Amino acid sequence: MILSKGHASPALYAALAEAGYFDPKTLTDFRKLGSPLQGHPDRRRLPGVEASTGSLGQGLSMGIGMALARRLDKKSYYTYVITSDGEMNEGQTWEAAAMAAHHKIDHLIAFLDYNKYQLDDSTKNICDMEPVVDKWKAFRWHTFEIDGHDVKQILHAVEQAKKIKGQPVMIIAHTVKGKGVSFMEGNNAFHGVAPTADEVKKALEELR
Ligand SMILES: Cc1ncc(C[n+]2csc(CCOP(=O)(O)OP(=O)(O)O)c2C)c(N)n1
Repeated sequence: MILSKGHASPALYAALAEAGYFDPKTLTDFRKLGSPLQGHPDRRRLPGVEASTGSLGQGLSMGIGMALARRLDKKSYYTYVITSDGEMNEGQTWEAAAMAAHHKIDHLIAFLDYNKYQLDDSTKNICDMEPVVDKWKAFRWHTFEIDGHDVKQILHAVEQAKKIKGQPVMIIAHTVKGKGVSFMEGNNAFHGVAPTADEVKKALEELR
């Protein structure tokens, strides 16, 4: 599983800690100098991280390499990539999209976190890539469109994706940035800025 949008590392680290890769107490070292929990995942430093990411646009290419290796080794594993609408602005994403279809790569299941925002503005204002879904179809990817906050829909889409042979799959997940916290939803001010202690308190109350 490659977290191509590496800036979402806190979610990856929390999942890895929960899965037993390292002591959850380490999570409070996030972004500290020398910590294995860097702002962007580093596979050389943290057990369980399969790809170093953070420089956007590279994860899909890495996923293709892993999926091709599976074919050569005649293994049965699936490769998952989590990418984003901001990453659709990276040229490498589209080189990867074309290669995956050309080589009829299956066992490659990608998720597009389609929250319509990127670093400091909407994707529409920064570099509008619409129609996004049609683009993936035109690149000959099998696509599914789901509500990215509905776990049942995610699991169902993955089940369906595993049935697709000879074609890569893009699960386009409609999401809301900052979902569940009223003052964070669709608010880019929180993209790269930590909430204050007060804001954390309020956010946790709302999430609970
Ligand atoms: C190659 C590259 N260019 C620029 C950045 C700076 N950057 C960090 S996050 C981000 C926005 C990415 O958009 P998206 O992943 O859609 O953001 P999301 O709302 O999903 O967090 C940018 C441009 C980067 N990490 N890598």
